[in-house]
Amino acid sequence: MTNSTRIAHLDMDAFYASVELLHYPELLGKVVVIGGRNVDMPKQLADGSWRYARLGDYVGRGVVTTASYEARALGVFSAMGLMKAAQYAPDAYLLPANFSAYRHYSRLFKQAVATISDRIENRGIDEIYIDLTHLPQSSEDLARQLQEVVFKATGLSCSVGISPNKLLSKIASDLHKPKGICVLNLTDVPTRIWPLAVGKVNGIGPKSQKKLAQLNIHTIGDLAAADPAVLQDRFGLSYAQWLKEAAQGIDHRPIVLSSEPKSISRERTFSRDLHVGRDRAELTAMLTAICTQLEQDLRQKGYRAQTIGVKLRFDDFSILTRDLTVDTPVLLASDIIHHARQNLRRAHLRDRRLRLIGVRAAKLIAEADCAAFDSQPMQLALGDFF
Ligand code: DCP
Ligand code: MG
Repeated sequence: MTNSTRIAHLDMDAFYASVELLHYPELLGKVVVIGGRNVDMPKQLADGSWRYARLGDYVGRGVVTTASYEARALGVFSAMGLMKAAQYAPDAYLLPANFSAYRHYSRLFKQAVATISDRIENRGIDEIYIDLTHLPQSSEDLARQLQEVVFKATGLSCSVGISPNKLLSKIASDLHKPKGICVLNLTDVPTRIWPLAVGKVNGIGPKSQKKLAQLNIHTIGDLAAADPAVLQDRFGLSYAQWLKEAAQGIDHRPIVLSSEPKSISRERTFSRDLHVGRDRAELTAMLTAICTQLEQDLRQKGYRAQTIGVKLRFDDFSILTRDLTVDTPVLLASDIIHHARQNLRRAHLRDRRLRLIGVRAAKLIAEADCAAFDSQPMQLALGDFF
């Protein structure tokens, strides 16, 4: 890594709560808590208005998933029991989590960031590291640009920290939330980082914080000043060394670029060779099972496929593959089966015996990019093997 390495950490502001507010804009600026169950889903009344569940009415063991900044001002935070949170904010609007919406907006903001730099490390649903080293603009300009493209794509705000490494940028993005921008250099460490609690360093969890407190080490500055031998005695050599480096704002971890899968496939080898004509029912069941699994895989990873391929291994171990690419990306098992079967028809299989069948989904398109294709989803009946 060179001296000029520049890494941004971007973290969405009150992410789940902010996505909900896109759907219920009348709650903007209100005390909103995400958590609870589906029974708490807002109900639309005959006049079109919404009736929301209130936190004070909640009874159960659920926890706060996240809270709007207005709710945080009253003392409500992630992971707090909902009934406990109700003591601070009984009138808060309670909305259950809607994960598919959060995944959708997660993809949208990451795609928007990729228009500025595609050197992205995915850290989770609402945060990423971005390598900006190769870009000419100032860090302040880039931070503003990142916020702009994310807002344009999603209507959501985020906070950005930029520094020479991941450790400092992660701390920086949290310093001026929400809508924060914070650019830090190593020379800023004594003034900006040392006054912060040790827990602000990603990697110093509650257990280590407790042990450090026993050594009277509370701030990152305390850690920087601590005797290395005492730390080593308490934490062992490698963690103690890491603690000392972290306190100086040193971090050599490179960005780990997130790779997109090229294809997803499933295959099955049969316990005995199957005859295409005589064992038709068994082959059909097998093909259906494989394509159903493939649909699940695609859903889980958030893709649809424009290419469906089949792979067959015959009793003589020879292999045959056939691919078909279509205009409209597919997701449903019934559509995958339909295209797989078209491939099989082109393979002239009568009287052949099979040892293995596989189906491959390729030319994957992220779900968020599929909206453009969503005019009329194809509905096809499940039928025979081919
Ligand atoms: N989350 C969760 N359980 C937690 C913490 C968070 O399910 N204990 C979810 C809800 C958050 C999302 O992850 O919206 C992102 O977590 P953050 O810590 O980034 O919190 P927010 O984005 O909500 O707020 P902030 O503005 O502080 O980043
Ligand atoms: Mg966040």
